[in-house]
Amino acid sequence: NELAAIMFAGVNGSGKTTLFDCFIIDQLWYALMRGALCLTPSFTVKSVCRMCHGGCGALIRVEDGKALKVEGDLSHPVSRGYLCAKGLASLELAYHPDRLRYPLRRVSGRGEGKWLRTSWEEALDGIAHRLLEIKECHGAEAVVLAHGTNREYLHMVYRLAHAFGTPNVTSPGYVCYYPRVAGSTITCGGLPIADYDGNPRCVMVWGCNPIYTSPDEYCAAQVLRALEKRPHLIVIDPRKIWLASKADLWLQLRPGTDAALALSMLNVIIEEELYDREFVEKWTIGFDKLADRVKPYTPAKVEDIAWVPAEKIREASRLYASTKPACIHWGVKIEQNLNCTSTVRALVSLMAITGNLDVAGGNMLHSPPPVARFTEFMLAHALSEQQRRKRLGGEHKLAAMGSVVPPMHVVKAILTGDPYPVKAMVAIGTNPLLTWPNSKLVKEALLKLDFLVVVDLFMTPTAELADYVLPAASWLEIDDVAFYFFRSGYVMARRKAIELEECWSDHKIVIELAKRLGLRQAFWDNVEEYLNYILSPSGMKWSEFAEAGFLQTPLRYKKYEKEGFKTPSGRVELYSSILESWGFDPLPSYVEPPETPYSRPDLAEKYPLILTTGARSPYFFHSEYRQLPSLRKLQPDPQLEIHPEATTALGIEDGDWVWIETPRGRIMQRAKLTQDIHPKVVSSQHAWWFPEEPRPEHGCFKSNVDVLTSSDPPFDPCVGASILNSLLCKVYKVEG
Ligand SMILES: Nc1nc2c(c(=O)[nH]1)N[C@H]1C(S)=C(S)[C@@H](COP(=O)(O)OP(=O)(O)OC[C@H]3O[C@@H](n4cnc5c(=O)[nH]c(N)nc54)[C@H](O)[C@@H]3O)O[C@H]1N2
Ligand SMILES: Nc1nc2c(c(=O)[nH]1)N[C@H]1C(S)=C(S)[C@@H](COP(=O)(O)OP(=O)(O)OC[C@H]3O[C@@H](n4cnc5c(=O)[nH]c(N)nc54)[C@H](O)[C@@H]3O)O[C@H]1N2
Ligand code: SF4
Ligand SMILES: [Mo]
Repeated sequence: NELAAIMFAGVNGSGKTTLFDCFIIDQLWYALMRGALCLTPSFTVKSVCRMCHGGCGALIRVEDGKALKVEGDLSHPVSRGYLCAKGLASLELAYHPDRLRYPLRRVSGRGEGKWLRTSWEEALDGIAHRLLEIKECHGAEAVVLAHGTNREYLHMVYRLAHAFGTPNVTSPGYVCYYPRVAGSTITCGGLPIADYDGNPRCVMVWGCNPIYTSPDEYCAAQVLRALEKRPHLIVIDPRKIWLASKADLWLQLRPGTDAALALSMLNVIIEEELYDREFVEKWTIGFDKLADRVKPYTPAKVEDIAWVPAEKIREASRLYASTKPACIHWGVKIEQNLNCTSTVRALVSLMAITGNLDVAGGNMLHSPPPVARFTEFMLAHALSEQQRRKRLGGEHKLAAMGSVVPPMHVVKAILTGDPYPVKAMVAIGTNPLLTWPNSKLVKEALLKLDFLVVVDLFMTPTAELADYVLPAASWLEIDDVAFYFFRSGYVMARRKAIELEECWSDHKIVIELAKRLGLRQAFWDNVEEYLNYILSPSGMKWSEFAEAGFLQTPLRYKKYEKEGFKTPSGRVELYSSILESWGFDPLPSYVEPPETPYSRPDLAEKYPLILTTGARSPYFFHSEYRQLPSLRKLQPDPQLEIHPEATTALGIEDGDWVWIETPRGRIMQRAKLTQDIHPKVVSSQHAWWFPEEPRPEHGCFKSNVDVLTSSDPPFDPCVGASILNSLLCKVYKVEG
């Protein structure tokens, strides 16, 4: 943990450390110092990394059409030279010998792994032909499109689906980012972003590890810069992450109890009258109802639920409410639970009643940059009402509002034909066998499809099941408007530096497929025309934007004073009129998850530990990069964090392979013994497969924690989130 402080010296200072010096020292040191390499002037392409959600300015040195080096861009306004270990491994990705380099058609049974190289012409014609055939026989809704975590082509996927006539686009959106966007949009009219550049005096990091993840709108470098000014820091995390070790207060909650804790903080702030009375009176509705709702969530009661001492709940509430300005940086873990929407709304309520919404150093509602709006771009209006009503999982109305389909509903429709059969899937940039809950069932479903297309950089375990596999370009090979749908208030130019054989950008793939599906009128002739369209509200052409590199709407605080909040009432809806109109609870609440020592004491006898999954490794991106040598060396094996107290009786030592078992199955990971986790909680990495292991499975069920997660209800009623952070498990040594 202490080594991260040394990184600052590297970033700010000498630049003398070389990659080779670093090889000899500690893993973390190595990773961080690689981020501190100095720049050497040369012919470079100025671009934006996307080895994670992206956003760090990157300079790519190119000679003779080949990229030689990727370095941090000191002139980038946000990252200012920072690149992490993944960013610096970009060329290992681009030039990896296993990259898919041309389209492939399957010529044996599904999953038997016999492929024939084919041309783009043949592949796209063949795919279009089959999709139209299935539409003709079973309706457009029998074709599902799938995309993965946020990349800047997913709006194209929606546009393609809607123009084709299917309402079914599935994605991780049901447990990732979208619930925060949607839950806060109905509450305060936008996504509130921690305003690090506005000098927060208190930062509350909630279920997020931004130093490892640079998620969504944020860059680790920006967080670290803000911390240099020594704001108060509160961390809410079951693990003592690095930020927790620096925090004034670390609340080590029981995973999955975030809603209860947030409601208890509201309770304290309201009872002790620490809220911003003027803001509440002028700019919120439903405060009294919220006050009534939070009454039972006293710190004493929530101590029993969340395992956080009552006094600490009070202290954190007081510190957050009485330090101005204060921001909340929330992460994905607040969403991966049946209390998802409640947690999001309770946290927005905290921001609102303390007067921290849309103020400098609080949580900002950024104005979008002048580019075509995502919501219109998706062409949701192109779907008939009749098609819209067929959207799978449509009962989760908050998900449906943004055209999000939880994948469990797709899996069920494929396997059971309920509510209608799904026959085909086009999966663009996602690896469902590793990232959707209940992986083995996912495989069964994909095998049952009549037709599966996968677009990826590698032959993943999911791609192995496809009829066609199409080779996508990496971020170094594309021109793109980076950060297109993030709510950071700016977009950036990602510029093409190299080309790799027959790899195409996803934008081009969608455009060319659309032409063959007879949907040319909804698309463009080529990617540059598309980019010009996206940029048209700015008055810039792609070439001008690429030169400028960055486009931002000027920051304006307290916009609500002139415009109100973008909700039906123009105020922050602590009591949600939209949820009420849909028949959902208009106020946040806490429901005990179905698989805990309290809800299932019987099960807890056999499975005594609480399992949370998917805390990110700094070296991988979900199922990606296990084949990149420099990163895999830093973390060769999947890891389960477990407290020594939990292991002594089991004879488990640090580094031992252990079985992790839930009622749904068991997987193997290496135990990492650590004091930094609660003795009754374990934290397992997600999305592990082994590219080096035999095809077609590549060991994708051996250590993949989604073998252990459930795809059964209950889900979050509004948005359909399943439970990834609060399950029961047992852990025991792998013998032999
Ligand atoms: N148990 C558990 N499960 C989880 C999570 C958890 O915390 N716990 N987290 C969930 C979350 S938040 C998310 S977002 C999902 C992520 O789920 P996915 O998005 O399915 O995860 P990735 O492994 O990133 O899969 C992306 C695939 O796209 C490929 N790819 C990379 N770049 C490109 C590109 O530019 N174009 C194309 N066509 N392909 C590309 C990669 O090679 C990879 O095979 O996982 C979810 N699953
Ligand atoms: N290196 C890397 N970066 C990534 C990704 C990656 O795979 N690797 N994935 C990207 C994606 S798609 C996403 S969504 C983001 C996610 O980025 P983050 O939001 O930072 O998410 P995680 O690392 O999954 O979890 C953050 C913290 O939540 C804690 N936690 C676990 N369970 C609970 C709980 O029940 N409550 C609370 N309060 N905390 C809990 C974990 O201990 C962990 O420290 O990262 C993005 N960036
Ligand atoms: S944090 Fe993300 S964008 Fe920045 S260098 Fe790392 S992988 Fe690239
Ligand atoms: Mo995510």
